[in-house]
Amino acid sequence: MANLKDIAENVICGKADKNAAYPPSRKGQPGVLELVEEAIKEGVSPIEILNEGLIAGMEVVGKRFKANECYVPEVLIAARAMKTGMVVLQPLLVATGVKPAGTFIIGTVKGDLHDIGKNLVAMMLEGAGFKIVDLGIDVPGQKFLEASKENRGAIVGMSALLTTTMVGMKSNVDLIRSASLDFQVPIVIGGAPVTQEYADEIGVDGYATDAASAVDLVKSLLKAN
Ligand code: B1M
Repeated sequence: MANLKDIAENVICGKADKNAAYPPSRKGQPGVLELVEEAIKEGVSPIEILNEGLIAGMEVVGKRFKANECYVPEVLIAARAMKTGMVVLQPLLVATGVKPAGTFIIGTVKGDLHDIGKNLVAMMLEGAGFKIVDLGIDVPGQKFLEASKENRGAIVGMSALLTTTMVGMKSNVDLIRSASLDFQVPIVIGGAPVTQEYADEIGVDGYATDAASAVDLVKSLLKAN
């Protein structure tokens, strides 16, 4: 009998599938992929597998990351395991008409090529059930605006790692705010040089210090809008 707690446990420890070498203590044992497949075969609903298996696991990882009980590599490994399960689950979720928690557009701002933190934020939000529109790195303001128009109701996230590129966030925000869209575009920012003070100064809706806090922030903005 498929156990959703086992799926969550395997996400937490990063065991993607039975051939995965990590973690060595689970060598040869089924991973997220096999457990998700088993649950599907047994008729467990895709949404239950998503919420009580994959998302529940990523939530634990997020809390541990926030509390410095685990670090970037563990989060990336857990996110990879979660994605392995999503490959089989995604088409079923689409077929059953399950809607994502919301849409999150994310990119690293123009002139900036750093993407490790941005990817982490994207993965954690995907783990929390969001549809991710990843614009990549070196993203000009116009691209954030176009993506907002194409994804009505989405929250926009901008990442910057350089003090020189962080300042470009202001013109991106001004561009989106002056576009006279007939709907609100909540904007959140983050990245090593970014501060709450800077976020207040450029008038965005939120700032998060790390990927787990970004999930809490985006969820709270979704509730407020
Ligand atoms: Co560069 N780099 N780098 N770099 N790099 C830094 C940022 C730097 C602090 C190193 C240093 O000098 N000590 C420095 C910036 C100095 C400054 O501006 N004050 C620097 C520099 C100067 C440069 C170059 C200019 C170097 C050169 O070529 N002379 C150059 C710039 C290239 C460019 O972007 N145009 C450059 C290049 C590179 C590499 C390509 C070699 C590589 C990037 C590889 C990649 O990303 N694919 C690289 C790296 C790896 C770093 C360091 C070492 C690590 C960054 C990182 O990935 N951290 C970095 C020094 C450091 O931070 N120790 C450095 C791990 C990551 C998980 O953390 O990105 O902070 P972080 O993300 C966190 C939070 O900030 C937050 O959540 C994440 C997870 O908790 N967060 C968000 C991030 N985005 C968010 C968005 C949100 C919310 C939260 O909402 C939307």
